[in-house]
Amino acid sequence: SPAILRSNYAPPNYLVDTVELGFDLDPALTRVAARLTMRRNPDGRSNEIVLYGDAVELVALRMNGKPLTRRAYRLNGGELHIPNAPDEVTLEIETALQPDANTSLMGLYVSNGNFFTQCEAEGFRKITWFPDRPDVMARYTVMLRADKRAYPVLLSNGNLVEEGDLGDGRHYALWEDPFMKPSYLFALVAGKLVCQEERITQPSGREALLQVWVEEGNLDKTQHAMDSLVNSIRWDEARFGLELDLDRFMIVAVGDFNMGAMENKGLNIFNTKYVLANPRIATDADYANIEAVVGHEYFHNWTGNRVTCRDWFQLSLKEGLTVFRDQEFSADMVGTDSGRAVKRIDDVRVLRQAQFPEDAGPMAHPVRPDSYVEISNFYTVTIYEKGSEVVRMYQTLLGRDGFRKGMDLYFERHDGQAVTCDDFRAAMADAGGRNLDQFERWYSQAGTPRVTVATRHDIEAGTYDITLAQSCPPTPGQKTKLPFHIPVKVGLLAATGADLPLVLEGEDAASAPTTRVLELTEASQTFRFTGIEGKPVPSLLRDFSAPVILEYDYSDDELAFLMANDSDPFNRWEAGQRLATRRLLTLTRMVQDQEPMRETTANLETYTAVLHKTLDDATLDPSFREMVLTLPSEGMLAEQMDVITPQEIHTARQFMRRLLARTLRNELVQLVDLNQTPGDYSPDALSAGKRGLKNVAMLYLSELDDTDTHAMAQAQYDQASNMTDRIAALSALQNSSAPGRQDALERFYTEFEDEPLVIDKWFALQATSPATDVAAVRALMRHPAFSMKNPNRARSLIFSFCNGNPSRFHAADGSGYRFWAEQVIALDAINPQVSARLARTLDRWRKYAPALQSQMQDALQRVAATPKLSKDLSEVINKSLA
Ligand code: HT7
Ligand code: ZN
Repeated sequence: SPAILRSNYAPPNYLVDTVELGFDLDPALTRVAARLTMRRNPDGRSNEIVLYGDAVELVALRMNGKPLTRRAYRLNGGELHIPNAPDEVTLEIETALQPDANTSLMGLYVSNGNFFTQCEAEGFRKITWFPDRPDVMARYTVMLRADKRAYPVLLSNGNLVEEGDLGDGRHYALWEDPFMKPSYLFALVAGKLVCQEERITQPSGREALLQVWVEEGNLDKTQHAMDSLVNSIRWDEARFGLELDLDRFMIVAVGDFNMGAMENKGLNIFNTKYVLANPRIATDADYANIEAVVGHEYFHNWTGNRVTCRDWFQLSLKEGLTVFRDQEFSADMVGTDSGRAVKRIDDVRVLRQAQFPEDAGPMAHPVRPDSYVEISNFYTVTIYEKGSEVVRMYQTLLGRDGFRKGMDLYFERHDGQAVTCDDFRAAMADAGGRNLDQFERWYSQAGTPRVTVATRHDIEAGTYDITLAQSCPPTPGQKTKLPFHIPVKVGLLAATGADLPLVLEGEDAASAPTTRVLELTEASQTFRFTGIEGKPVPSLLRDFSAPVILEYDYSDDELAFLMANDSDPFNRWEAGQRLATRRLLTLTRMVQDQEPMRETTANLETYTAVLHKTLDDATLDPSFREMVLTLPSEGMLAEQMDVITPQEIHTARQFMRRLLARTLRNELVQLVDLNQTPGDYSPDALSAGKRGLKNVAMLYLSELDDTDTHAMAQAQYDQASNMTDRIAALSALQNSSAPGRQDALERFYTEFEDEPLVIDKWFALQATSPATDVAAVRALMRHPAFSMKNPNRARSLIFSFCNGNPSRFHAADGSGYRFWAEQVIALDAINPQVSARLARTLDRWRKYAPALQSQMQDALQRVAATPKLSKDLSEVINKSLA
């Protein structure tokens, strides 16, 4: 398939004013009648109408009341061209579709007997022929007709204007959306559903009805989603002055879904995983994810829906901005400083573990890509997470108030429009009175910049120089890079551990701040601080102020000092991670060289001494202490190596875990005792933090694999009153040779057999256990509860194994890779988006040790040689092999 180029953008020839849709819903054969009023776009290039369609049968086509003969239009693949059209046009289009045969979960499909749609990015064209592009915005009226017994609830965007019976057991509902929207925000839902509802009044006095729709058996799991929705609405009013603009806002949960959720105007559709929660089935992490995703989709109502994207190359305009907003929302919901830092650490971990590798691999692309073959492949961590970091840098450069002014100006200029990343940047620059021309490179250049730091203290002059140098490695299609505009937040610590006032040469010393943002715009720049008597320790890139890799030659002692004293909690954590990474990479090298691992307690002393101190510091949130106690993941360590050897990393990390468990044993036992959360379960940050700290301690102790630690895990498993404690105990048991291990696993299954989201956890727990090899995964695939058709289930077993069990997946005999190829091929026939995601697992094959590399290449080639691959999958495979 040919690539679509950003440089080929042309405005649409015709605009659509109104869309009337009539659906006769039937799982085997649904009929859709569309009536579009269109007019010539003064900015268009010609009088040719272009419509898109995908796997949808065209039954009838009329223009201005007359059937169009086969000679009056041209059909080529997915495009329908009507040349020489009049200036004003009414098109009537009838199509026929088979929702129950639609396993791609794009367009109109059936899940557990109910109808759902997913139209972003290009799913609307699976419903009817349409100018399915985001810069065509129209007003929609939707008539739904269906059997009343099977589909008592009929929902679409906007307001319900009429409903009634049709006779012969069918009924109808008529919905009208008062807002102009692009087709990708269209949605309908029909089926047997029930809802929890709540009414709210907004500051303007406007009232709104909020609903969370689920299957009947799940009505006891909607409260947290509803609370999260109310909190999101309040937060957007308070932080950005943005109100809900609708009379009715609905969230609907569906068990079969390709992604997390979808922000359809007024009718958000969610993966059940991001809606359903109660203490029995959901963990603290699930509660936090639900809050974040409900927030994310709600925030899209302004950033995405009111102001949308001109074309799909601008995807990060809405996604990066909305991720930034949901991250800030979650941080504000925690409140405490170290709690906010934990949220930041979590987000940065995702960035480093998933986005940095993407930026360094064959699928690397700029935040605003230049080309794509299949747009679904570009819902990436670069668009979302790096995009969010780019938005965050505006706030770092302009300050919170400046950023808010930029947002206000953005809405003032562009409400109701489909715009570009440049428009957003212009609003920020104009509101802040700053030139942000160079900042554009964050959108156009791929790759993770490296910032190397050198320092020089002149005792006599009392000056301290920080020299920052930047570079960025080549990425596909971009050999050389120009310097970025990088905000580097820094502090300087005196020997006492206190922050020094930061006075740049030539500045007035009065009221100097202790953290400041250095703006690196050249390849290399030196910043000179004055009045620095003793040699300070620099705290660099505080709060991770830019998505870069920062290199500075700290000594172990300096890192331990920062870990104990830095006023920036992010860098406190970071210093600990740097220390641990050093030791872990040394150990990995020993394993590679087949030397015995000589790490001793004495070697580790600098690290464990500060660990002790941090763990005992009751002023720090428990969740922060949990982060400090957690070693860098195997994936993070892999990123630091030139040649990745997954087995050796695993061996080294396990060795270190055991060593720490032995060294800190008493302390860990105490943490377990002191952080119990008796009484009713609450998902608040403090309680969740306590459980997190306690459970990370218990998991360390399980490495000791002795009767005491077995008993501890078993007792927690038997007594747990919530899923967080239960699954942590189950995991500790699986990680040991405890006698109750198998029994607990079986009991867990029986107890939660009727809760699909918990059974997903049951599969994932086994898939990621170092005890589970390919043969065991194949056996689990034969379990009656396994299905390839349900994306959550496929992800819980197959993705969890391929992405979350590196020591088994990368088995030396290549069995993991052969398994991967089989599953990618099998999934592609069912759901191309899911297969293309799984395909990404091997895209960095060139980074691995030669023996693994060649087997990975074989697996990739085997997929490449398979006939009839989807566009989605072939794009990923071709780029991986290129
Ligand atoms: N904007 C939503 C994207 C999405 C999606 C894209 C492709 C295929 C299926 C999809 N489901 C949802 C998600 C979001 O960022 O909010
Ligand atoms: Zn989004």
